[in-house]
Amino acid sequence: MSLTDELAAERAALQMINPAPYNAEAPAAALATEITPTEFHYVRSNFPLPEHDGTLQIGGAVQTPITLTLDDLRAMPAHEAAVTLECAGNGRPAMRPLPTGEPWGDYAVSTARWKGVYLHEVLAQTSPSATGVDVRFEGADHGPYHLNPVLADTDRNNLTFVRALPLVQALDPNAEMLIAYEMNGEPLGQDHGAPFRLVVPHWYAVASVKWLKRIDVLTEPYAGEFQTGHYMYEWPDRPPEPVDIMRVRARMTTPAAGSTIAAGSHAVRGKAWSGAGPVVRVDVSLTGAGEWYAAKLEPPSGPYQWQDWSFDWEATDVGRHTVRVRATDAAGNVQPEVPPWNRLGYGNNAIEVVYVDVI
Ligand SMILES: Nc1nc2c(c(=O)[nH]1)N[C@H]1C(S)=C(S)[C@@H](COP(=O)(O)O)O[C@H]1N2
Ligand SMILES: [Mo]
Repeated sequence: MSLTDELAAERAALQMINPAPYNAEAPAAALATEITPTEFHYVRSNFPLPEHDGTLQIGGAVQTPITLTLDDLRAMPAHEAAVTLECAGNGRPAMRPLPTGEPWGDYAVSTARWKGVYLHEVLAQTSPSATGVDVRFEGADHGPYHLNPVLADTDRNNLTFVRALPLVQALDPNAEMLIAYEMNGEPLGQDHGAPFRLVVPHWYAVASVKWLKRIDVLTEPYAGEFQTGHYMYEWPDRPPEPVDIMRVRARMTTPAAGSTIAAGSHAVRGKAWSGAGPVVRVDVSLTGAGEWYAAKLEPPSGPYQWQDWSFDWEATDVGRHTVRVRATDAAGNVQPEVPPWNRLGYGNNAIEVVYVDVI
């Protein structure tokens, strides 16, 4: 297959949101699978697909700078994890007033099985300086960027995708951050960051830098467009905060939103996830402002992936019903009724309201 055929195949089943740079969300049915097949995994890219020369440079405030190839990474101990990635802008169109930014519906969330090496093991090879503060990750992708009017012309005309993580977290073996070279058992595809990318479990997916090109240990906190410009919660009434871990959220997959079902018993099902540890309870409501009933929540199949929940609904009353689902995570976070509005529309984890007509 030519590159174009391969890309066309990767993209055929997705709901395109923007052709250039290519951004697309998963089909609704994909939310019902435990592992999202690669061709159904949402895609979010800020720039055109880059050229990547196949090497990864690691330097900055380290004792031993190194350059690694895909073969070098494959020669290291491999680790695998199923990781739910959600775009921080997922669900943005439900915020009022409507923020600018990609108008994702609610399907910029997917779960893939990633294979690669531990970031902390790669960093250890370089002996980072004790004065290190942040680790800067640079993608190979770059291009014009006109979303921030205060950027200098040089940046507006050719900006590179760069993000950083605190060094202590990048070095923490328990964080299990990966430099991944396989997704669902195949080499990474073009849209998902080939030949290798960062996968940062529990964080909104902006942290998972694709087409990874350079890693640098910094002795100062990193500031840049994708760190301190965009991907900040700009609250109306309190200081801004960086977008970091995924907020607790549940979604309903069955019955489908807006569907018509016959009166009788129905299994209501869906997914729930959080970046602050597992989801510990899911409740369902069948009326506005009414009672909440505990749903059956499946234990997570792994520490970083969404969980299944279900609820047996005796749908005997004919008419329209408003079904809601609300998740609570291990840290005690509960979904809010109303989206937590912020200027750029990040982190909408408001309780979903689904209409179902019973006939
Ligand atoms: N180099 C690079 N990495 C990136 C991005 C990007 O534009 N460039 N987008 C980020 C954002 S905002 C998201 S939501 C995820 C999407 O990953 P996916 O396309 O594999 O779903 O990649 C992240 N990593
Ligand atoms: Mo994103």
